[in-house]
Amino acid sequence: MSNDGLILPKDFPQIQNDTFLRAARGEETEHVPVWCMRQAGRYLPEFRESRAGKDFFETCRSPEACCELTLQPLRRFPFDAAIIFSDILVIPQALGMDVQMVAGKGPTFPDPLKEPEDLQRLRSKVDVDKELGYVFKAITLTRHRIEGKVPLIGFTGAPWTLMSYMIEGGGSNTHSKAKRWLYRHPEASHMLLRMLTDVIVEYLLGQVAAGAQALQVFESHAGILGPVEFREFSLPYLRDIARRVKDKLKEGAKDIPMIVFAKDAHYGLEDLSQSHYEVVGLDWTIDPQTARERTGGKVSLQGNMDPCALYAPKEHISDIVKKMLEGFGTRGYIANLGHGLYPDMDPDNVGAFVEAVHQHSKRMIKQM
Ligand code: 1CP
Repeated sequence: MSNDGLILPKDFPQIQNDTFLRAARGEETEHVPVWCMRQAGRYLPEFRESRAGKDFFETCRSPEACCELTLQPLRRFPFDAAIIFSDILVIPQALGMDVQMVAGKGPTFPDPLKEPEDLQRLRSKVDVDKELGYVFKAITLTRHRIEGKVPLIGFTGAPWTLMSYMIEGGGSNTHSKAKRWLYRHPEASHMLLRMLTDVIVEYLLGQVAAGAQALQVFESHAGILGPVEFREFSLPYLRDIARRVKDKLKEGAKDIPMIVFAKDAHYGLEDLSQSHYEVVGLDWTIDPQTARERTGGKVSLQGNMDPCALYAPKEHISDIVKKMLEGFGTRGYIANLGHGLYPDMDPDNVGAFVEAVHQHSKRMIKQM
């Protein structure tokens, strides 16, 4: 890095489009804000070019590279928010685990946790500034370079999702190794989840101090848990994270919207809507009206078009978006996909999605 040491988290440019932040708080907006999970990703040719031949986690450790990748989708599409380019697996790395990105395979832990004794291999006290300061630098740099166009979202993986990667050693269909811990070693599981929660709280606070204007917590592996396990091994930690982050931010008179995305966890929607998060993210397997009823107007909602709908012709995408907007309503709503974009998606169709959200919602709000 050349001179990022001189770039400080202050004197950020004035925000021009705060639609996303207002929608997160349930306030009135002129249009429904929209962004996409994995909007900085391999579906963009410029992303593939920037990343070509470079190690994934090396890229994550370069604030300049993260800033560039975060800004790329904003140059193409009028998204209402940016999400910092990074990965959820930087936390297991901060705890001392080796994680590599293997081409064609995804994230891989050469030496995953096997038994509770292995917890001793993890750092008991993580110096978040030292281990993850590169993410904070990337956020500060990006917040300056984004020039106030849209808010910048920081993020983390949730404890259960990170625990499952640390035990599985990578992606998995069954997550049976990690679930084995829940049934066989519940106390060690809680110990690991608590360790992760402590690091996550510090990590999110560091992101806000660096300039993040909203925070999303990804519980991507919620759906592999049943309702009972979700209530024991996921929900308490999700709540603890939001409560502790909010309490600390209040001391500095900061009000940062928090989003929880617990993929495939319908059974948890009522609980999630009462967990100190302003926004609940939804996958595509629930219809908008049901989600509104189940969350009882307590939170804003984010989601949830099936990412695969982006394979449809543009006119069809527009119809799907219209129905989605009618289902959620235009207040307290942030349009997004129900999960991330896939690498083979056509950037033009992503543009059509964004445009459809803006056009239909502007018309609907004017007619109100
Ligand atoms: O070389 C590459 O480009 C690899 C693809 C890739 C990308 C673009 C990975 C590997 N991570 C990322 C960036 C990333 N990861 C972002 C960037 C910002 C944006 O969204 O635009 C974010 C928010 C993440 C978060 C993340 N990483 C999640 C949570 C969201 C989700 O998808 O559920 C998860 C589960 C991961 C792990 C991960 N990292 C990468 C892959 C392929 C995976 C999934 C592996 C698996 O479980 O099979």
